[in-house]
Parts: sequence; structure tokens; C-alpha cells
Amino acid sequence: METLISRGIIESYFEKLSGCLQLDAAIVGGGPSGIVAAYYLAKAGHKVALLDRKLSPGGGMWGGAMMFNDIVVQEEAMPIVEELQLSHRPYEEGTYIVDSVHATAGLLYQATKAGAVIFNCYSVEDVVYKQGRVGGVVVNWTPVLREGLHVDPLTLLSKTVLDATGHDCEIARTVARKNGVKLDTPTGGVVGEMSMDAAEGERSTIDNTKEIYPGLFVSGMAANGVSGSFRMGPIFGGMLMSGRKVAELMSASIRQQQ
Ligand code: 48F
Repeated sequence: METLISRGIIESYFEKLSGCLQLDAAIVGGGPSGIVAAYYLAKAGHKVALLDRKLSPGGGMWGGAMMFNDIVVQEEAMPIVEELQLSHRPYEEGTYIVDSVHATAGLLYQATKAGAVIFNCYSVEDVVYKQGRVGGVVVNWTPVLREGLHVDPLTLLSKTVLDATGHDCEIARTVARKNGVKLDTPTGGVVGEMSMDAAEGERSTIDNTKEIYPGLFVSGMAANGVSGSFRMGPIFGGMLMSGRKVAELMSASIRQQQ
């Protein structure tokens, strides 16, 4: 029995991993925008893997606000909430309340059910960069990096890469720093986010969701971070809409490359 259990996990896991060596979309970061992007890309029939450095993907959504585990979603994003079958109740002025634990679990469930593969405990430490284009991600176990062990990474090639790493914009920073290239941002680099303006932050998240370098897209807080726009706190409609928008942009890019 013990051998069967171990063999089942090993064989299944390596089949899953080797099936992801060449992807249509590599999503770095499993916060709300990354998970929603994974859902729509998988639903469109693309080969998608989402990588998150934590044991539990979900980013900043589990904790609501200051660990009060509810979030607010505005009317414009409700078609996504409904499509993903998240329970919700109306609040005031066209807003809705969603339990943040239910919402995070629901997004992860729907994305994986649509066919996205999630690798947790994976840190993306670099990208594949060839002929002026981002063409994949360089991954290592989070514990390896935390321990500072000198262990080389593995590589997953991908037609598109999404920086959905939230406030730190890690992938965009790495691409600009290591390759000396200019991103499609106001300064050509990562501008860094501004302080809180919930309404403006929500609006600009959608505008800032785009391809910032050939092959590299940004969504969610990373989109506002690279372009120097506002944070917005625990209202999540912008994150969901950003995930849906970036999936459309990446899908168009993947089709062009086929
Ligand atoms: O920050 P995060 O939740 O991303 P998001 O989709 O949503 C932002 C909101 O949660 C909130 C907000 C909106 O109201 O302001 O903050 O923009 O999740 C980012 C995820 O990326 C993972 C990290 O563990 C987290 O789950 N992550 C960050 N860097 C890496 C990474 C990396 N280099 N490799 C793998 N995962």
C-alpha cells in the first residue's frame, strides 16, 4: 500500500509537470487577478500553468481587510462573480459582499476545473529571454530559495508570461533589471505604486492591464505598480476584471503565434 501511494503521487506529479514544459500561458502569482486569468485562458482551450510561491495560492484575497474575512465587489465585476458561481449578497450603492475564504477557494476550484494546472511552492526567479522576447519562466522550489541553497532551477517555456505578482511586480522588475530593456510604462521601468485611492485605483487597474514587453503581460496590483498608479485596498472587482482582460490579450497573442 505504501509503495502504491508513493508511486501514484510521483507518477501523476511528473506527468503533470512534464506536460507543462511548453505552455501557452505561464501565470506568475496566484492572487485573484492571476487565478481569474488562468480560468479564462484555460476555458479558451489554452495550456495554462499558474505558479505561486506559497503553499496556499490565493494571494491577498483570503484575509479580506485586516483579517475581517469579507471583500467588496462592485457591480461591473458581478458577471465574473456569477460566472464563477461565487455566493454573494447585495450591499449599498451597487456593491456586493463576498466571503473572502469562499471567494478564494471558489476561484481556485473554477480555474483548476477549467483545466489550469497550479504549481504551489514554486518561486519564479527569472524568465527565459530570447531575441527581445520573454519566452518562459525559470522556477525553483520556494524552500530552496528561502534556505539560500545553491541549486539550479528548471525552465518552463511559454508563448506568454503574466506578471500577477501583486504589489512587488517581481517579474517586470527582473526583466527590466537583468536585460536593460524598456517596458511599456511611463518611465520604461517599474514606477511603483501610489497611496490609496480606491475608485481611481480600481479604474486604472483595468487601463494598466496590458503587454508591457513582448511576451510579458501584467495584471492586478502589478499592473498598477509598474505604471505608478494607486492602491485600492479590499475592493476586488478591479482584480477580477483585470484577470479577465489580460486573458483576452494573452489569448490573442497566443493565437497570433500559432
Ligand atoms: O497580491 P496578490 O493577491 O495579487 P493580485 O491578483 O491581487 C491583489 C490583491 O490581493 C490586493 C489588492 C487588491 O485589492 O490590493 O493586494 O494583484 O497575489 C500575488 C501572488 O503572487 C505570488 C504571491 O505568493 C501571491 O500569492 N508571488 C509573488 N511573487 C512570486 C509569486 C514569484 N516570484 N513566484 C511565484 N509566486
